[in-house]
Amino acid sequence: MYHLAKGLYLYATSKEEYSVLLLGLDNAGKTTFHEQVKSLFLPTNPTPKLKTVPTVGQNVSTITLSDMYLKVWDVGGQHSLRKLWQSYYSSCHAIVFVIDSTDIGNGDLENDSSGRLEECRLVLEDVLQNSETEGVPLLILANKQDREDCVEVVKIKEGLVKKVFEGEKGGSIRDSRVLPVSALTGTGVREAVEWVRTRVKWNKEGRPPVMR
Ligand SMILES: Nc1nc2c(ncn2[C@@H]2O[C@H](COP(=O)(O)OP(=O)(O)OP(=O)(O)O)[C@@H](O)[C@H]2O)c(=O)[nH]1
Ligand SMILES: [Mg+2]
Repeated sequence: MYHLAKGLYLYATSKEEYSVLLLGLDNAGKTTFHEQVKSLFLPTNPTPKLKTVPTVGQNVSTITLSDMYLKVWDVGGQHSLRKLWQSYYSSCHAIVFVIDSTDIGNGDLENDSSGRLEECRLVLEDVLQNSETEGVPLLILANKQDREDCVEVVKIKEGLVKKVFEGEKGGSIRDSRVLPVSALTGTGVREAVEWVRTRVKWNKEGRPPVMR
């Protein structure tokens, strides 16, 4: 009887858990974004820590949404650390790729080679080409939109994202979106989490959640 009651209790209180992986070049704003997510969804962290240091290793948190737990994995984007990303691919349900919109020249791959646009393209293509990210929903964040020198989101869509997806290294067809955000001010962070929440659910059969 006890075991039955316990089983029913666990069934009634358990939730699906999905994992989201934050990727992007070093200095893109992943940890700042993660801090804002925590401040919005973790009652124990009401104030975001906006003085970040480059991530070596990982920062992990689990936030509770209405219908799921969302585990956020924030990993280091420095060149030497990027080879570690692939160890997270098979268990993630969504990827958020953060771009520093102030460090990609004018945002047009064909007509500008300044900034880190080309590096960004290569890194994004590498992520999409990996068979373990196949079909995983991808949210691209055009971050640092609070700065006057940022490239606007339409240019990033046309100049980078469209070209990556249309190129042969664009990987498989997947659910994707580009959103303008400012991780520093928190603008767009809630919308980003909401996008991930709906997409991991839609892709539930492709990547089933873990029950917690
Ligand atoms: N103006 C502005 N600055 C930002 C924004 N997001 C991040 N930054 C700044 O960019 C710098 C790098 O931010 P991080 O969040 O540490 O970057 P990261 O992607 O985690 O970097 P790694 O851990 O090295 O991969 C910090 O000085 C942040 O304050 C933003 O939206 N606007
Ligand atoms: Mg970081």
